[in-house]
Amino acid sequence: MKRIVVDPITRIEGHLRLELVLDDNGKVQDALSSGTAWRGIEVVLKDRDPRDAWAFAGRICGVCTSEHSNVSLRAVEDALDIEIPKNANYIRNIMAGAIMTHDHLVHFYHLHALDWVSPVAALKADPVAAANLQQTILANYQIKLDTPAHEFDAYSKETPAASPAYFQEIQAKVKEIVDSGRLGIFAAHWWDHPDYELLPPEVHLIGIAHYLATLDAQRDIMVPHIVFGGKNPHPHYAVGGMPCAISMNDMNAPVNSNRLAMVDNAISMTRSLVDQYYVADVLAIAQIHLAKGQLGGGGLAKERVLGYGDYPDNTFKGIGEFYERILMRSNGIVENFAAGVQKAKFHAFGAQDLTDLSVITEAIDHSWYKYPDGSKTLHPWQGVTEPNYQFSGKMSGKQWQELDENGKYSWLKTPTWRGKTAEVGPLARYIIVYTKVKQNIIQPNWVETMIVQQIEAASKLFALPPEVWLLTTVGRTVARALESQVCVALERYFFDKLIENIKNGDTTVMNNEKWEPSTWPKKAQGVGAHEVPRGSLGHWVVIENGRIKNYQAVVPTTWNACPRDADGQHGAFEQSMIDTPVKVADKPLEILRSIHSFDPCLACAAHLFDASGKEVSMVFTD
Ligand code: NFE
Ligand code: MG
Repeated sequence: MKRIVVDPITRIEGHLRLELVLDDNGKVQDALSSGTAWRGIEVVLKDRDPRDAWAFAGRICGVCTSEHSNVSLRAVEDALDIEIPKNANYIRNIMAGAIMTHDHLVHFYHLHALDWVSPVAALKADPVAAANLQQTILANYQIKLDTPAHEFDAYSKETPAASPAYFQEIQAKVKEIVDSGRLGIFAAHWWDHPDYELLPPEVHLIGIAHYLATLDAQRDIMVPHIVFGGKNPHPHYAVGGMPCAISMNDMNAPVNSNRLAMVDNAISMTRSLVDQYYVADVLAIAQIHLAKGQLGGGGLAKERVLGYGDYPDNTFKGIGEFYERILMRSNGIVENFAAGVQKAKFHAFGAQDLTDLSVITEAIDHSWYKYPDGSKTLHPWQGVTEPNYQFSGKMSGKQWQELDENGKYSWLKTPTWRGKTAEVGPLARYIIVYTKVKQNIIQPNWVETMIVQQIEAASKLFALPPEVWLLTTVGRTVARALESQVCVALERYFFDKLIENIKNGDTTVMNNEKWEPSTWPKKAQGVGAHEVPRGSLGHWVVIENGRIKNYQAVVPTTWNACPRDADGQHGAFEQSMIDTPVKVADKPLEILRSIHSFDPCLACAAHLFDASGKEVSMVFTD
């Protein structure tokens, strides 16, 4: 038995500590996931004007910034019964598609790729062979889809050249970095880990080349946020619609024909990056790993996944009609997908579940919080965020040595659905849509047809059934890449709808009918649901006398990275580690890879602010 601590986990957002208990064969027996920093917004939001909530909520995170604003608007608009104009809904959806794709692409290349490819291994590659392999990958790893709604030409300027000279130049640049001994952005990795040898050197070189190329290109993906929201991160929004006036002919208007052309180009360029770099590279890496038997890390997804669904087609009008309007119906819970899609158990999930006080609740048995006497777990409308830090475990001087899994050990709460933990994220959304279509629970629209076609094309490529390859670390990473194709298609779809609507003479972006607090009821409460890069996001707001009385966010990484509950049920991070064999105990690359496959964001997950500070800072003192 051996206990391993990894703290901090790098190449994530925020502060995460992992503790693993390995048995004598190197298999993880127990695992602990702890959010170690305390920040926050929920308390900051109290007593504020609900029309300002989106601006504060957006600051929960600098990565999925725009999503917290968007879902906050949904919660407030639900509470105040506001229907937004069509154009505002299209624009919000274009922005949501853009940040999903940006987030997924940056996650793969800049936070996750070095778990698969190594700059040191890339030095052994033959640039000519790399160029040939790149052409083969582009020819063989495209997923052919026949869904008409997303068809458009690739932006030719961005098509990768993939010539021997290109790879030679990249290799020389990497060699210079490696020879200098200062690995810089590539430092602190275990390049001698045996898993890197699973891939040929040319795949390493292609991966590293695209790591560098996308560092630059990622900026352009976010052009829609600049045009419609004025800036990125933290673009501007407004309760009731969007604050960006549209005038096709006025070149000083925030949105005009020139700026819409920039959005058009950005969407096409994003599509090229996703198809020609991201999806192709991920499928190529995944195929080799799966063929070599890397089937671990499925974790909680094997037992239970959860989703809220998203992308209202025409307008948004509160949670009441949300589920009749959305295009991506990944709302629901699927249990036991490991038994195959026909044997999996589907549970419906709709507006009533988000407002029923017993369905989604948060427990704090192992979290550094206090609830009022007698409360074990609370619905977000009744949620309380009162800190209660008490160290439990072994200290070495003033530093933590070991956390005690029987005590309190995280700043994250434990969200549950009907008392059960669940995994959320792209993999969850894919499993839910696939199960609903295959069990004839829904007649698929073009988005859902696309998802089913992608899963079936990848299953054919891997020569494995979906329940085998999806329920792995690789599967979680592939689902995210495939979802980027869907999100960029959604950007295109809503862009076309926006243009058509403007051409028909409708340039309305705001509904101001309920702007004045005098038009609001004395008491109101609302909920916003949103699918964001890391999974399902909900904000719950209670409004009284024109001010926010209570505000609670239940965030994807809180679902996935949470501590266990009173019954010892693990969250997805802990469960996926328990599933994973570790080849080299002091280089637990498999664990990093598995945890990175969730794209952790602890900034979102522990969204509380530091009121007292003292105890928290002690944790970090040498
Ligand atoms: Ni800070 Fe976020 C996303 C939200 S966290 S990135 O995606 O909400 O899980
Ligand atoms: Mg919360």
